[in-house]
Amino acid sequence: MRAVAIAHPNVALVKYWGKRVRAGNLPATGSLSLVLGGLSTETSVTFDPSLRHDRVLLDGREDPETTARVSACLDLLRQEAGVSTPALVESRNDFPTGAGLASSASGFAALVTAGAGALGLHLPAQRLAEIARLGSGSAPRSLLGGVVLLRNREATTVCEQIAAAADWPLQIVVAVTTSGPKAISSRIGMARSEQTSPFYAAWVETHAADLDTGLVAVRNRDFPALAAIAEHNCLKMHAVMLTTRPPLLYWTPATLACLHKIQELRQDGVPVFFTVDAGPQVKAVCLPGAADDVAAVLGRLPGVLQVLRSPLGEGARLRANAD
Ligand code: 2P0
Repeated sequence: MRAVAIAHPNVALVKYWGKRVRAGNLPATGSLSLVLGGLSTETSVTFDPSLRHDRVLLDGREDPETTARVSACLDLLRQEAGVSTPALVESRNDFPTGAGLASSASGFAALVTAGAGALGLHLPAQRLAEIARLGSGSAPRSLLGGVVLLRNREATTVCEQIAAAADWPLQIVVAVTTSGPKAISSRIGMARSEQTSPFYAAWVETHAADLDTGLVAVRNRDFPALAAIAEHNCLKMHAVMLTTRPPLLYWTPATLACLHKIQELRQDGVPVFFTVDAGPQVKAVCLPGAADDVAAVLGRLPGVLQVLRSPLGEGARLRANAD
């Protein structure tokens, strides 16, 4: 009745911002992402009949909102297994939590993997993705490794690996510019954008074309084409965020300094491009030979607190020795 799983956060190059229908947490758009193998979440799930209700410890702390989201996923797993036993969930991240580094994606991917493992369930990948999506719309992307495409068909989510980590060994340099959690969660922020940004409809309307362009670029291993569409899609999402009321301004001065520096590096011939999520950290995606220089240059910029390095990683999996 106990299992431990490891999962990695992911970063989308063509992004998800907004929901189609609120029930079931179905994203309004597909997305294309990279799994960050250098950052990890480890989650243990123990079904324990002596508990009166689920308990969830995230980096040692409990909060009612996280517990409710976790319980909703566990309820579906319990339903599949035909049990009602409460669970103790303990989850740890080796990177900043809730700060725009997709900790909810790796967290819910690890949760459903460990939860299914503890219950002895062997669910189809699609069912596991649907259960993970309930916790976090970006979590199904962390169930697979490498470059992952998420598409929403009717009321379901389909994930597909487009390239394994070894197929195109991209490197990601993360410039951390704040260490605390973000002020507005993605979930609240995107609901606000749907209702108030005059650009939201255009974001959704133009998204399928961005996704197709990104997909072709990955399939052709065309780095300049991927750089162009990823930066465009990222800035378009931030245009939606900035024009939300009240505005969602996730950037710090250091975020902007990183964006300018990365564009300057690329103009000088360094194969690197940026992307930024719902937080102030900048992810610089590089061809392998460029990562050392990019990390050194970003690390010297004022306001950059820390630079993390990551290759592409594997999908969520059970840890063999779950002691
Ligand atoms: C992404 N983000 O595609 C985009 C870019 C944030 C900015 O997916 O409401 O934390 O739990 O489904 O999964 C953040 O979405 O939000 C996200 P919910 P989640 O990576």
